[in-house]
Amino acid sequence: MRDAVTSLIKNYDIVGRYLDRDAMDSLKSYFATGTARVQAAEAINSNAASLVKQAGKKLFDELPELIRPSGNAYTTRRYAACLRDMDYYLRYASYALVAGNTDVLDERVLQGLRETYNSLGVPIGPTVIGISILKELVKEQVSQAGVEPGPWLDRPFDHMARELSETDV
Ligand SMILES: CCC1=C(C)/C(=C/C2=NC(=C\c3[nH]c(/C=C4\NC(=O)[C@H](C)[C@H]4CC)c(C)c3CCC(=O)O)/C(CCC(=O)O)=C2C)NC1=O
Repeated sequence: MRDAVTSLIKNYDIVGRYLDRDAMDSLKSYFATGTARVQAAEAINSNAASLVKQAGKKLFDELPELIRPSGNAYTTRRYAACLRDMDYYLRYASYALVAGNTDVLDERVLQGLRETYNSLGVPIGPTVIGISILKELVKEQVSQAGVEPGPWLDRPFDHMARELSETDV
């Protein structure tokens, strides 16, 4: 598991090069957004339960077929599993925000997830919609906490959505 700094150093060390201008630019942006990323994580942490609940409600309002008898989130057990998954996405997004890097998502969340979902019939498209709903709610929450959202805030959510949607080659 790596953060923005260790990941950068690793890449330059592999080729035995000093950090160049590109490296300095990404380091500067990592440190410049540091306080905002920590504050965003704080806003997520203290509202996690409510964010997940709201996101679930929005998702099922948008896609009510998910909780109908033929839907994958039908039955209390699967409904709860779906919300638990949303909670995973939110919690790991908060880690990735602090790390300024999506490595933790690849390693702890996305590894093998698509295969698991496919074998259980968990629909990927609606899951991706759920992740984007979480992202929008987090942006609102973070703005309310007085932090200006930026691309750094979208990144973990977009990364999970993109990786989940990608089809195998
Ligand atoms: C921390 C990393 C991590 C992730 C991400 C994770 C996901 C995950 N979600 C699962 C199930 C599930 N996931 C869902 C989710 C949904 N169904 C829908 O229709 C919605 C679109 C969606 C919610 C947004 C459901 C319903 C199940 C239960 C499926 C079943 O058992 O039939 C399972 C199968 C095992 C289990 O039920 O616990 C895993 C491994 N587990 C992990 O350890």
